[in-house]
Parts: sequence; C-alpha cells; structure tokens
Amino acid sequence: MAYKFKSKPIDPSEVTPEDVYLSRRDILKAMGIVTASAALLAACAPDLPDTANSGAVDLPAGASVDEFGDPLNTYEEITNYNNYYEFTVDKQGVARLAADFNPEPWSVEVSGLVNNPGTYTMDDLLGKFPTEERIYRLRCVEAWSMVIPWEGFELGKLLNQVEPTAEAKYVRFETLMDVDRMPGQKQRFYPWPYQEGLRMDEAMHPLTILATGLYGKPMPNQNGAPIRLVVPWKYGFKSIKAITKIELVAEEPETMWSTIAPNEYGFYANVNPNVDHPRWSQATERRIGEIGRRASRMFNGYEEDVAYLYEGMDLRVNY
Ligand SMILES: Nc1nc2c(c(=O)[nH]1)N[C@H]1C(S)=C(S)[C@@H](COP(=O)(O)O)O[C@H]1N2
Ligand SMILES: [Mo]
Repeated sequence: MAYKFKSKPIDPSEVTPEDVYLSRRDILKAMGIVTASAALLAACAPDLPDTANSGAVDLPAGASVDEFGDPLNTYEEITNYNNYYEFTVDKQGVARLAADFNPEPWSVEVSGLVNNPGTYTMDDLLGKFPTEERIYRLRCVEAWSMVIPWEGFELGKLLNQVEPTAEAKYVRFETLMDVDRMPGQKQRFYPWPYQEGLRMDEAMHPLTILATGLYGKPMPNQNGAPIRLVVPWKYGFKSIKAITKIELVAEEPETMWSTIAPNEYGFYANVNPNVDHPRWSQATERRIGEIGRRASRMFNGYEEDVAYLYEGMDLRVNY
C-alpha cells in the first residue's frame, strides 16, 4: 500500500474518549488512527496544539489534495453529481430538484439503548461539537469517486454524550420522511425512509463523522443538508443524508439497500477491490473529473486505520 501516515509516538492522554469502547490492545492500534485524524485535522485547524501534527503527514492549511496527493474535486463537481433518491435517481438532476428544500428548522432525535436520550437542534449540535475539516475520498458502490473537504464532527462525540448502555451493539440512522419536501419518496418501490446502520465500534471510530458542511460552507441540500453521515472507508450508500433519527440498538439494523437487494448491498459495504459486485467489478473506479480509471484501494485507502475492525471476518461473506 502506498498509503502510510508517518505515525509518531502519542501521549496516551491525547487518546480521545473512544478508548472507553476499546481494549488496551486496541488503543495501541488506535494511536495510528488518532495520528491520522490529527493529520487530516491539521488542514484546517490553525489553533491546534503544536504536538498534534508534528511528525505526521502535514497537509498545509487550505490543502487542496488528500493524503495521497490527489486533488480535491471542485465545489461544482461535488454539488452537481449526487445520489439522493429522495429527490431523483438522476445524479445530475438532484441539485435542481433539491434547490428549494428548506433544512430549517431541524432536529435529530437520539434514542434507544442510551442513558441520556435527547433531541438536538442544529444549534445544539454545532454549539456542543465544534466542526473541523476532513478531506475524505467518497467511493460510490457504482465505482465512481470524489475527494471532498467535509466540515463535521466525530459521531463518537455525540454518542458519548448520550451514553450508550452495554446492550447497545449497533447504531441505526434514519433520513427525514416527508413526501411533500422530498418528491422522490413518491416512488413506492423504495422502502422509505432511507435507513442505514453501523456496528458500535465503526460508529465510534474517529474517522466516522457527522458532516454539516463542505468547502467551509453549510451543507448543500443535494449533499444531505443539514446533517449527514460520512464513513469514508465504506461505499457511499452507507453515508446517509438528512438524518433525523439515530437509534442505539442491540441487533444489526435493516438498511434500505440491503432490503432492496441483499445479495448486492450488504450491511458492511466496506470498499473492497477484491470483492466484486455481482454485476460489475470493484477493482477500479472513475474519479470524477479524470479521464480513464484508477485502481480502487482496500477500505478506500483507510486500511491502516480500520482493518483491525474486521480482523477474523470473512469479507466475502460480510460484504
Ligand atoms: N438519504 C439518502 N442518503 C444517501 C443516498 C440517498 O439516496 N438517500 N445516496 C447514498 C449514495 S449511493 C451515495 S454515493 C452518497 C452520495 O453523496 P454525495 O451526493 O454527497 O456525493 O450519498 C448516500 N446517502
Ligand atoms: Mo453510491
């Protein structure tokens, strides 16, 4: 793998509260992650303590490349080629159809197996959880990809706040259900509302964010305003948009795409160039804005950060 964050020794005091969910051995592994996150964070957080990015890959402030040196997609590309079936299945038509969607007021209900359930307005969330820039690759299961500078905060911070109980093993997410505002929901074929899920350790992983903007601006409607999930090592469909509900549950939740076609879209949906979709190869992808195709990377290039989550699992079975 070409991808390697030059990790530096890290003071255990810098390890964030996800250690609550990790064994001591996992914490050691997680240090690489913390460093990786710090490197991404460094792109936009001039007020970070000096220790946060020394020795790590440094992306200069306002970086216009990802950690592989690949350029960011333009704002125009990111906002005019979208998957958002609540509006239309036409990727180049989402922007126009979503233009009048009003994402205010908005609140997110966090419930289920937690000690502190709550309903958070966007002001609550943005007040409690300062956002930072994360430059991530987004790789759609349809084999196209982009590099996107998201603004967001770690989902784990919100989950820590609601205190999942010991029974909570998965997190379930739901998109707004409102046929009047989301005309695509008139298509009865789809089992609305869109829903998705993560295993608890995936949800707590520091790369997993709730994104509220991109390119330093509030989230455009077509990208999932006002708040959407971004899980960069998984196929894009896991990154559910316009979230209104987050529920902590004991069993693996149903997801919209695995309900529609369980043999094609599994629960895990980790980017994996070695496991083809039943109808096409996943070995390569088309980066929007480029001619030709490029090789797809294991876990979308985040292998060193996340492979430990799947140790001992057969990724062909758990696709
Ligand atoms: N609610 C909802 N979330 C969704 C989708 C959708 O149709 N509805 N499409 C998914 C798919 S398939 C992809 S590839 C990404 C695309 O995100 P983007 O349009 O911001 O690039 O959103 C995901 N999240
Ligand atoms: Mo996708």
